[in-house]
Amino acid sequence: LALESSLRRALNKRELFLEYQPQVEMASRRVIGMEALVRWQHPELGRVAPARFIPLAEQSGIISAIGEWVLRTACAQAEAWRQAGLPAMKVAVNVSGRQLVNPDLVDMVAAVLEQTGLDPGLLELELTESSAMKNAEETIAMFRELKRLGVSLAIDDFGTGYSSLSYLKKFPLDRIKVDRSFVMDITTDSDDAALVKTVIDLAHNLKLKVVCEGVETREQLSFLGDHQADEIQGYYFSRPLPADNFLAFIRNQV
Ligand code: G
Ligand code: G
Ligand code: MN
Ligand code: NA
Repeated sequence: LALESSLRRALNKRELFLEYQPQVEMASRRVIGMEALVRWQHPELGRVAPARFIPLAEQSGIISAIGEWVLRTACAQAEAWRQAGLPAMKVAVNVSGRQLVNPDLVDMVAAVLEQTGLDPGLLELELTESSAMKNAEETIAMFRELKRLGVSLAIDDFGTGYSSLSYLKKFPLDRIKVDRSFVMDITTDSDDAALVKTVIDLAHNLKLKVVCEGVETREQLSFLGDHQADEIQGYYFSRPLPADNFLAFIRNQV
């Protein structure tokens, strides 16, 4: 409970910040986007992991304020980098299930795009499989409204939930992100290898792009290249980086 009340203050006290992890296009090996990930630097406890405070934020409802702050900060940063002359990169922002049931979400996203001036085509929202499936029909309706704004939609942590494959077709999606628990053992576990290959084929048949997360080794990268994964995210290229370090990383590759 003490953690919950300090989380309420964390936003105002500027204890939250974002890190950005590069997303690399397989074919060109270039950074074509980044995922924004929220971080909390608590004055006494130090870093508190999102796995710990995001669920807390969801239970308490603080997630709507945090989610809006994350979205605005990420969009403003992406637009600032574009204006600074960096190549156009998409920014992916995580949206929690709790935000998804808020009817104001679409208006909030529209307002943030308007205020920050970011091209909607450069924003991607990541929703987890389990949250999207919870109220599938409502979610589909909301996804359609979000698509009308021009943003892209991705299903995060794909493979860890219980989505019916027929829903994958009904959702107006652009990408799926294969969860890193499947990528981890692709070079040693033939079941995981088969699973990932099958998911990539399925996604491509539905005209979806595939991002594979958690790529840490050259062997995983080469396996995924052989099997036509479109994009890669993982420590092999970079950990999530604070904004300044991300900028240096990009400047280094250009
Ligand atoms: O680095 P990593 O520990 O950042 O992230 C752990 C988990 O926290 C991931 O599952 C990620 O989706 C989630 N997460 C990170 N940033 C955000 C955010 O801004 N909003 C939401 N809802 N989840 C986030
Ligand atoms: O939103 P999502 O659950 O996809 O969050 C991505 C999480 O995965 C973040 O916690 C991020 O720090 C973590 N991550 C990104 N790349 C790697 C990787 O190569 N290895 C591991 N172990 N974790 C990663
Ligand atoms: Mn994510
Ligand atoms: Na994920």
